[in-house]
Amino acid sequence: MAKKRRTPQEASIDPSTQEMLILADDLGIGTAFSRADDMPPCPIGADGMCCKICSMGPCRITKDGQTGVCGATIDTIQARNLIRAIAAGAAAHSDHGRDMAFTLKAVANDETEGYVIRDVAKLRTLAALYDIPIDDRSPKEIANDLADLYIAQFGQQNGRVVLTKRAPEKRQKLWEKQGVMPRGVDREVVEALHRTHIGDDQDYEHIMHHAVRTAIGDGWGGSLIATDVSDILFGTPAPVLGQANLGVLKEDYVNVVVHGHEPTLSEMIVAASQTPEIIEYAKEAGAKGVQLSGICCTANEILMRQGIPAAGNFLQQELAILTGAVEAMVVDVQCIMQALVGLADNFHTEIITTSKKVKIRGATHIQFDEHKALTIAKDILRHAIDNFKNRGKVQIPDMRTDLVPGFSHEYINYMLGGSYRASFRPLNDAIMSGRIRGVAAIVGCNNPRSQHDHLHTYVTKELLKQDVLIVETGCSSIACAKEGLLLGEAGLDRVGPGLREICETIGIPPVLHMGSCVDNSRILTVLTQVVEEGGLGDDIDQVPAVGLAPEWMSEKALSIGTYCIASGAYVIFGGSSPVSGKPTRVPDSDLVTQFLSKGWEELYGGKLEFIPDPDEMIKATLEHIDKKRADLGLPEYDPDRFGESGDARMLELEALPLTERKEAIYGLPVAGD
Ligand code: SF4
Ligand code: MSK
Repeated sequence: MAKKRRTPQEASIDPSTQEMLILADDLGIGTAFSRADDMPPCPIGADGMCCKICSMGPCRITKDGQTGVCGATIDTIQARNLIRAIAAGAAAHSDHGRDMAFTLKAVANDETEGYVIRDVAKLRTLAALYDIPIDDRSPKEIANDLADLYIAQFGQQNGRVVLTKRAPEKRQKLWEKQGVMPRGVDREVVEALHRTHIGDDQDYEHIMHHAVRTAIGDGWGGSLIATDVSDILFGTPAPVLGQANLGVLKEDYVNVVVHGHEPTLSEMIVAASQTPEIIEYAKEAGAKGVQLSGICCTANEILMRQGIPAAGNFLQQELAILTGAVEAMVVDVQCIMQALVGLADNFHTEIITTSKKVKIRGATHIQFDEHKALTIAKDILRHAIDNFKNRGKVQIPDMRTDLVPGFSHEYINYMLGGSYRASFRPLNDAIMSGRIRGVAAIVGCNNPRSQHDHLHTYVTKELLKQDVLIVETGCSSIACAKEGLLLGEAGLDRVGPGLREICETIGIPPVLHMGSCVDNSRILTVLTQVVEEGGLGDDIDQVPAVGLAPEWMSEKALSIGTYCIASGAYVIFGGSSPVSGKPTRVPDSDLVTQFLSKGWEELYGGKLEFIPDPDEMIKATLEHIDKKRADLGLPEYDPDRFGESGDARMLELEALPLTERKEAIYGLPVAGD
């Protein structure tokens, strides 16, 4: 029997989402929310107790001592399922990185249309890091060599992925010692698939060992390449004003929503939408212009560089179409629901696929090609504008929130120290003094199995009260943006006094938006720079920091989690564990679960735990941060110690008569003036 459907309020905390779910119900249209209600997850598969690697199965291990037809045990099956998911996630990120590297190569050789090298300084810095000559060379010559080096990392067979040298030195040595230094990005993914074929690797620890190697090839390889090249081509993000939520769609404009992950096409659509010919074409069609917005990580890419608004996160992709105001949804790769096409049939919206790798039956395919990027982007926009006349009834929720995204690690470094002494010193000092208790990276997806946006925003808000500085990426950052947590002073009334002082002094929001899924690599870079700055240990596992993916759903999230653990971080996933199945009641028989936690902690200093309850998640985060503080010999966190020197205190002081004000500041009676 179908499970009872949740009310819109139970399904999401976001009022614009609730409004669209009511509309969907009125129109009798299904969404991911209702489909999740109608289809409870398979309990055997969800817990990793099903193997379908060969056709002697599928085998379901649900009883004490049971094995698969081949004799595979539950721990082998769970480890195999998990590494396959990690390999798929690593492949998705890394293939994105590969495409970016090929685009860089094409730009360097004048083969593209519309692209330029925007961040020459970053190009030169990175090239120098890999001993690529930069003196007396043009940016294109340098870019050509860097592109070649990056492209080579994917197919490299031996040695080590060169970007791993950007990890702390101690960490690199640990990876060498443990034999998990990735040789080539593709090689590790292929080996993960080979090892999990019937009759191969059947020792769960050995399988998970290779999962670590595969994931490092993502975080310190493919994803890092994607971030580097995006910055070189489209500019390294710096704070910019943006907006988020469905209310960014405009009734009197042609609305084009870009959705997916790679910035190559979306950046060109941004450029094309601002050309006089496209604006004129839209006006001729009776619209005021073209309103661009994004969903998922494409949204993050153009939000943090161009201030283009985000219409929503993963679970809002269908809801954007339900507004009836979207002329075209242009998609490339990853996180695109097949349901979009059927849903769009109820409206005039055209779903346009653009990647060589992704077609959806029933969608219009306009093949993207960077060699004719601007021409294709204009074609897509004309297509959307032509569709404006077919628009029917429109209902756009009147909800949008301002935010300030764009905190690249380069910008964080600059904002902390200023242009003449860019440095992580102030951040380290703030953590060491206890003004900032620690750092939490809250990242990842939405999942309709949990209340949309609730876990992201609840955990974020509670940790802010505890003086924990938050960095965010992906759909998590859009969730918190909608709650107004990414907006400078507007979010500061909700944070602890010590953290508030730091935010006021530096002029930053308490939640720093660091970008898209591949930009979790930026978080690794920040942690490395924190270590190199000194005072917080000599490796990432000593920093009082935790990574959380409260509403995770994608295989990419598992790869991200694994490379963060391999880098030394404690990682907490919400929702359900894909390895939780335990067919025997013998204590400690959940071998894989224990290995991901205790086993990995012994080997890498980082561990993975699945904690569905948000209060438990918060408790575990704070305990870990406090333990790391104690291990470093830092003062115990004291919530009452700080908060007397920020803007709030200055306002209090300003209200005092001058003599009392001086006394309060200097602590001694001062003769009146
Ligand atoms: Fe069953 Fe073994 Fe085949 Fe998996 S590999 S489906 S456990 S027989
Ligand atoms: S888009 S992978 S739902 S974060 Fe990167 Fe969001 Fe997760 Fe997709």
